Amino acid sequence: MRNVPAEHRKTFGQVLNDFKQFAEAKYEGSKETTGKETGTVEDLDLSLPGDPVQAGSRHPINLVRKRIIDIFHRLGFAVADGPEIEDDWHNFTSLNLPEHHPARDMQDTFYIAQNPDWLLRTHTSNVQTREMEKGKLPIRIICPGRVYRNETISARAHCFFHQVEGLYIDDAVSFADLKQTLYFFVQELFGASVKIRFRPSYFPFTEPSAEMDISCLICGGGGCRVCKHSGWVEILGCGMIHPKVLHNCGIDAERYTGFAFGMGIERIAMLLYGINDLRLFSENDVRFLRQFTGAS
Ligand code: 2NL
Repeated sequence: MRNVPAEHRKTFGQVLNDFKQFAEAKYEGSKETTGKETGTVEDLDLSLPGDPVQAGSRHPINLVRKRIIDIFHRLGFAVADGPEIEDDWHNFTSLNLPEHHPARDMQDTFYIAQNPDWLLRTHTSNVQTREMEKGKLPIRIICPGRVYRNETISARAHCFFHQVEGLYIDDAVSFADLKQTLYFFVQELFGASVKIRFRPSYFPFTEPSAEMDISCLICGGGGCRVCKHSGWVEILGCGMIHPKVLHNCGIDAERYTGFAFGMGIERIAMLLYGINDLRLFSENDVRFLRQFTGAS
């Protein structure tokens, strides 16, 4: 009251008084309806049910990534990590990606404007080239992570997605090791009855290269829309590491051989859970995410 100018004191006092009476009336009224003073220990009913806690759910990408890591862990593969902002050498040049390769184009890759030697990695192979450069052999790693490509966003493409790449280098690693490793992997992930087939392919960093298909999970191989009536679904690319790549990363290609593979986590999650639109993974729509409640 002391700080209120003299000419306003009367009105100010009236308003304050009205409010006091209003508050007191409310308090008395609430005492009547509850029948006792509020905020006392007697008021506390410990038998009342608690406020429900909304349990969240794991993201399907995390669920699938964890399953992939667990399977390869049992085969002796360790998880390796690396930068998402990478230099040209570790993302492209060391991997034998030629100068004119379309992946190197501005249309396909995000470059950092201030320094075009830096870019957002287009695959997690950069983790593997860095691991090879450390020079400690043998190497048996998988590299899960986010990768970036300059794509128009649609149900089938996005400007970022998640990958798991794998690398195994030792004395006398063969294509038979590659096949058996990947066969074990898909049997663990999709079930023992899944079939595989390899088709010849091309990657600059592997020779020979292949795409691996699995028998369609939806129709069991009979033919449906998911497998475009072929009975087979492509799930990963793989091959024997190109000697040039080994050499670029300081490994004696006369002594060592190895295999590598790469797969998109979204693609596998779509097959496992019957998801038909890539955009669902990054829209944070709880109606989509809640469907994974309780999955681990
Ligand atoms: C795909 C195909 C692939 C690799 C990735 C690789 C890495 C090094 C050396 C050689 Cl350091 N190869 N990675 C090899 C073959 C295929 O990915 O379709 N990914 C989504």
